[in-house]
Amino acid sequence: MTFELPPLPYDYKALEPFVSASTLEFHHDKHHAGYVTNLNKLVQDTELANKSLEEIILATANDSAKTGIFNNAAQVWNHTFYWHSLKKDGGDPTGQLADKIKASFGSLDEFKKQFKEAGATQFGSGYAWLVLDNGQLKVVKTPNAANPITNSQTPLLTADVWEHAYYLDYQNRRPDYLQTFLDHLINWDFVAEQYAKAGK
Ligand code: MN3
Repeated sequence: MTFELPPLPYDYKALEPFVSASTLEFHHDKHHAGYVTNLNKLVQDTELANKSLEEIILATANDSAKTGIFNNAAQVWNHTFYWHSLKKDGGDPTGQLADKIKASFGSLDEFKKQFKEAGATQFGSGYAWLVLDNGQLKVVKTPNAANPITNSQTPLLTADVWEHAYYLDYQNRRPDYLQTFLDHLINWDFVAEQYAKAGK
């Protein structure tokens, strides 16, 4: 199949002032688009051409001859998931998800602390994630394009900590970007949907 760049699920200005329209334009229209273009070129006329994105990610994750395919496929997946993770002032978690966060981390603030720490200490490029792992909520970080589905974890939320995600708005202040993400940009409805799906 030919992969297509999914449209942003909101307007370029939807996350201002926390993420600027310029950042979203470059990040979606250039970076995310570039991964889609590269992936299509790399899988064309190969045995992976008719696989789903998840199948390609899982099939190439531990194959050093296919690192380029893995990186581009995972980046396509990660960015689509990241866009949906974002909503301006998306409230706080409620219901079963709120209970699970409290049971897993002690409090929402403790979750935020761990998530910020994970994102801030990811050396170089990568992602911070909230995942479901064997029924437990965990905060994890991954380098470069890596995705928790290759560790049998179910992603519920992600923050892109590649410099292109925040440099125009926050320059080198990654912790400030992460704090703003945690306080103003999490789409908790999306997280709750992923949690409900994973429980089925
Ligand atoms: Mn990115």
